[in-house]
Formats: sequence, C-alpha cells, structure tokens
Amino acid sequence: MSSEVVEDEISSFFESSPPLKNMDGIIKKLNRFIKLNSSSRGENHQSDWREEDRVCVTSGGTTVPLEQRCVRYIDNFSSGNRGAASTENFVKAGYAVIFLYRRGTCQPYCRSLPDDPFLECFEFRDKRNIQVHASHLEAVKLAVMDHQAAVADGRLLKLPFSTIYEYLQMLRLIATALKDVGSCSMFYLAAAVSDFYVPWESMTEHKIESGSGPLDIRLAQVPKMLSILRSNWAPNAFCISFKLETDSKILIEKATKALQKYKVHAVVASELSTRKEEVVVVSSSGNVVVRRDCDKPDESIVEYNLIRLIVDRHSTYIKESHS
Ligand code: 9Z3
Repeated sequence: MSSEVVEDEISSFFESSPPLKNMDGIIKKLNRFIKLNSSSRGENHQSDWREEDRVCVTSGGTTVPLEQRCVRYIDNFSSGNRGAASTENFVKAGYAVIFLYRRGTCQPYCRSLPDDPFLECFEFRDKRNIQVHASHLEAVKLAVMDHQAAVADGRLLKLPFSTIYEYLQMLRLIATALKDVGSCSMFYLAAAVSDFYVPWESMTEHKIESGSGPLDIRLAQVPKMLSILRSNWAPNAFCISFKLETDSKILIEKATKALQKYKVHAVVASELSTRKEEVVVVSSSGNVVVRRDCDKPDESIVEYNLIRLIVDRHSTYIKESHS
C-alpha cells in the first residue's frame, strides 16, 4: 500500500472519530508536564530543551465499541502489567514518563499489592480508625512512597483511555507535544491495540436489539499509525514497538517484518504464554533474548533487564544523533 493511501486512511479515521472529551485539559496537562521536565539552555544553545529523557509508555488493550451509546464492546487480554512495570523502571532510570494506559488496568507501583487492595490491605483498629494490615504494610508503604515521589518529582503523568478512538487521538497529541524534544524522547508502545474496529459512521447509535437473531458485524482494519508516527508525528523520537503472537514459530519472522516495514528502532517480540518469562528484542543489530531471573530480586521481572537494554540503546541513539 502506498504511503499516500495510508495517510488518506489515517486522515479519514481521525475525521470520523468521535472527538476526545476534555481535549484541552489533556493538552494543558501534557504541555505542563513536558515543560516541567525541560529548562532553557541559554541563549547560546539552539534548542530550548535540556537533554532530559522522556518516554511515552502505552499500556493495556483498546476497546472497540459496537454501539455509539456503548453497551457492548470488543476487548483483548492485555493486563497492563508490562506497561506498569516498564514505567517503574523508566522512572528509576531517570525518565519522565507519560503513561498512556487503559482505564482499569495495572498501574505503576501497584503490582505487588493484592488484587483487591481495599478489602485485603486494611483493617479496623477501632470504630473510627482503619490501618494497613501488618502483612501488607511494607508493600503498601513502598507503593505509596514510590508513587508519590514519582508524581512529586514530575516524573509520572498518567493519562487513561478506553476505546481505540481515544487511544489513537491521545497518542497523536502526545507525539505532537513531544516533537521538539527530538531524539531524547521515546515511544514504548506496549499497548495491545485493536487491529479491527467498527467505523463510527457505520455504528448503530442505540443498543443493538437482541431479538432479531444472529448478529453480523463487519469490522474494518484499523489503519497502522506506526508509519505516520515515525514519518510525521515524531520522526526523531526513539521508537520501540511490540509484537505478540500465540505461535512461537512465526513470532521472530513477524517481528522482523514489522521492524523493516515501520522502521522502528527495535521490536519487542513476546509469545502469549511465556511473555512474563522472556521476550526477544529484534533490531538491526541482531536479536537479543531477555529473560527474568527469579534468583535475583530486581531481575525477577523481565522488564528490569528489558528497560536496561532499551535505555542503553536510547543513550547510544541520542549520542549518534548529536554527533
Ligand atoms: C505486547 O506485546 C505487550 O508486551 C503485551 C503485554 C500486550 C503482550 P500485558 O499487558 O501483556 O502485560 O498482559 N503489546 C503489543 C501487542 C500488539 O498487539 N502488537 C501488535 C501486533 O502484534 C502491533 S501494534 O500486531
């Protein structure tokens, strides 16, 4: 498909999308966050941006509404665990993180809390006071401290989405806002983005009637935004995309194709059932298998070594683009 056709498809996707609620508020938050993490380098410097690293981490799955006044939608498996764990490690590495996440999925610093934290973490001391249960005290303390420090230092901005429409419009806003940051910015696209959707104009407004027998719905292909992100939205940003397959035999071949097609700097390839154990980072400098190591506390999640590798590659990229 020619690049003009792709661009036309992308334009018509955005033109027909329902407008983002609170777009102005999101833009304000974004600009404030990006400014906070930059400072003027003085008159003798060409750029306004201090060389501080910023990353947009996308996380969780996008929904595909079936009705405009949505009652039903198509969803996918993504828990947001990878995005949340990666965000924590990027903050540790000194990055300011824009965490674009699916509402209701895993949050940074909450991974070690029980799934139902309010019910399990707290207990009544007396009728007026509740306290954290001793068994969860350390985990809650760490989570609250780390989260507050990241937010207070201006290192974490959380922006939620639900639908494919919201996700892609917000990604475009973030890319546009980060454009001037150039090579110091990174896109780490771990969200599981729907490949198919119901175009807004062909979607029924009201709840689909259930009494009229089997339902036929035609799903259109979601235009691949990666190409326009790389070519127009943020051409100088370091870009990491993700590939997920359930058949390990085709995983590396698919990831390699994506690397070449979208000209991203690396593709992180995961197989569904082993995604928490290992990933393969596919790039032009070869393929690297990254595993977790349960014997070392830090390395017990695959994201620890993964982010170290990605941060290292990003530093090299920044140096090369400034030389
Ligand atoms: C991923 O591959 C992520 O690593 C996971 C993380 C979604 C597997 P969890 O959220 O899982 O921790 O449960 N994300 C991208 C998956 C994807 O849909 N990629 C598209 C594809 O494979 C390309 S954009 O075609």
